[in-house]
Amino acid sequence: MLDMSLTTTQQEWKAKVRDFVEEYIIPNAEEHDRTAEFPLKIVEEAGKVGLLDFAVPKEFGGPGLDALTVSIISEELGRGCVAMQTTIGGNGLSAYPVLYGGNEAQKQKYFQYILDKKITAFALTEPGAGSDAGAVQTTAVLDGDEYVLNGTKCFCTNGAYASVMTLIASTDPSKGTKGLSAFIVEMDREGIMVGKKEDKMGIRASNTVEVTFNNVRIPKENLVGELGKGFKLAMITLDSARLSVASSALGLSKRVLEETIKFVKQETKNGKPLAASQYVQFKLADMAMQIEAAEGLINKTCYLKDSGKRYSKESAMAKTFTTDTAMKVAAMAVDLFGPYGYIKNSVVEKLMRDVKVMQIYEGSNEIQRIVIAGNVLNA
Ligand code: COS
Repeated sequence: MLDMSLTTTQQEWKAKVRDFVEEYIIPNAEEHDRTAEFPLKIVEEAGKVGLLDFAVPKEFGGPGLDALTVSIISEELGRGCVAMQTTIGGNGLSAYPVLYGGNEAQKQKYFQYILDKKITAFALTEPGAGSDAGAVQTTAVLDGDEYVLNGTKCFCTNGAYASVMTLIASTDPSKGTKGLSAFIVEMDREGIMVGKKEDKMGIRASNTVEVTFNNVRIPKENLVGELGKGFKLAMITLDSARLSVASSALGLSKRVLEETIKFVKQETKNGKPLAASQYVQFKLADMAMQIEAAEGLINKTCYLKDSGKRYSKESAMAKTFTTDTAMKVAAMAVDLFGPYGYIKNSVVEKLMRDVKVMQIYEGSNEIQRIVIAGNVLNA
């Protein structure tokens, strides 16, 4: 029989993150959402309990976690506040190109930033290269022993707070996706300008900015992996990141259900709790059923990743199904709460705003369907 129980280590991580979320994230989420202020102090606390370096392997001094443990961490953070999960998850997103494509020296150096509790970022998206990630216009031109970077990245998570980032730039514009390469860029280099900060509908406490590179010189040793392999590295990175988005959306969905159950048990209609109504029970059943199915997809994807198998299709499926589920579940909760779900300070109002971006970022759910269909057709 399939053993679906968590290992002791996984249970310990789950309890540790749950405690952190209850102590630091949930009590402050409403204020950070209202002010759209980056929760630097909470991020620092997250660093102290080892949440910023979850993606660093054991041989480089990190915890060396398996996919399911990372998924549990993302789920618990997403249950607390997706803005915080996005921020903390940004350190994994930025580390993956180095993890999958970097050499020993690059790994030592990059992971040390993360072990030193620094915030990091990943820069792929540009004004003309969102869904069409291969259309990156930022250039990296070799000049002696240095690459010179020019271009603008947008919607960059953690951009204003990052000490270092991984970046995808074109080293040969004539070759399309095969002309893209990955680089490590230290953010204190001359010519880097952090621009407009986005004022968002949801995940308001996460930092989303434009970053411009104006003749930024980096040593040629900062090229990650082979020249021209940047697009593949970005896609492999996104396979991992999409799984984290799915897990975070699962955590949010479970929180919505938790809050709804509390509400329908407390609220009464005609002298009876709302929970006694069969209509309400049918809604709760639909929510619970879809959440359970989403969790099954996520667990299968983690299993494939941990087995060293390709999981692009499954991570696209998990991301799409779970974020679509989270949106449906949040909308159902707002319906059940009625006016109490629509006003500010209502917990489900924030959750519904936060969830929308998850259907959009890390590749919109339409892009995921392209990935899924491509895999199904070529299986
Ligand atoms: N793992 C490994 N290699 C992959 C891959 C993956 N998950 N996905 C694609 N590749 C490879 C392909 O095999 C192909 O290699 P060859 O040229 O050697 O055959 C190459 O990459 C190009 O792939 P493809 O032709 O599918 O690229 P497209 O330009 O058609 O783009 C999509 C594919 C649309 C899927 C891609 O642009 C995408 O994911 N866009 C969304 C970007 C995104 O998620 N952004 C989020 C923000 S990042 S913070």
